[in-house]
Amino acid sequence: MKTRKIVFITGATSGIGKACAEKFASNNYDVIITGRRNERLDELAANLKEKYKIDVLCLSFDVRDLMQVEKAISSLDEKWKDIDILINNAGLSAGLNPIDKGIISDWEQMIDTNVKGLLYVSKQIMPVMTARLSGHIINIGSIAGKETYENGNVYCASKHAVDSLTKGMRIDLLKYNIKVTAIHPGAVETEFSLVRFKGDKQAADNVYKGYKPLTGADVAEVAYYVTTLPDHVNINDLIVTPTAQANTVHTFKKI
Ligand code: NDP
Ligand code: 8X3
Repeated sequence: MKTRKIVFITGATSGIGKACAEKFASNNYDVIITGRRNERLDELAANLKEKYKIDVLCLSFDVRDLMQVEKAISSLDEKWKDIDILINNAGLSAGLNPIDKGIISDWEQMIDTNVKGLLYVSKQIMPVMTARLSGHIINIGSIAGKETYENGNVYCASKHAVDSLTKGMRIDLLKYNIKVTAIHPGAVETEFSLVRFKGDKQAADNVYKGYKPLTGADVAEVAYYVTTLPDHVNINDLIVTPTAQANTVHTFKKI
């Protein structure tokens, strides 16, 4: 018998996922943290265990690799398999090119991570929830999944897919009493832009200049909030932006 609820978070080595691990751990959840960067997982696990006296399990895998996903999740023992909340957060934008100048490996990386990775992980975890007739899946989409902006093309398409998959999950999992929520953030200052601009720190820093962007902790607060509602209440869909941002094109910058 487990003593605490369990949350499984993809992409917990950085940004929103890491902040979610901290938020749920601080609220007495046991957490499964995942990502490819092992050292970061180990460091976060040690920190959370020490600070919050909860259990932490690290699983290192690439969400794009079905065999790795299956192997990692099927290795869970009875206690850890009994996952209450899945946060599908791992994702990225690679490049910001007009579609005619797009790089095929970037397209593949975004579609394989943001769409197929989310499906591979969910496929492994949904059976636990359907058998138990309870659970909550939180998909981290983006305002890029609600609007399409210049040069956003494939990233926007991948996040529109997350939006649509969230709706599909909610419908198909209704009969199992599973909550499905999408959170669509606007600008969050994480490693996202550094990844998008392939290590160009100046270009990344410029994205967040002249206004106060969201932090990973802001989004984690919202992710935790949606899990605190009564059993019969589900938040389906949320768009969360900095106060200075109205949508993907209008951000009020004081520069
Ligand atoms: P970060 O770059 O800070 O974090 C991304 C996380 O995803 C890392 O932990 C990374 O782990 C993980 N990840 C990426 N690729 C893979 C992979 N192939 N396999 C496993 N894990 C992977 O960015 P954010 O925290 O900002 O991004 C989290 C999510 O939020 C993404 O889905 C992003 O699209 C979305 N989002 C971000 C916004 C922003 O402005 N920052 C706004 C809207 C949505 P590792 O590299 O160790 O594998
Ligand atoms: C990240 C936010 O506006 O850069 O998903 O696409 S945006």
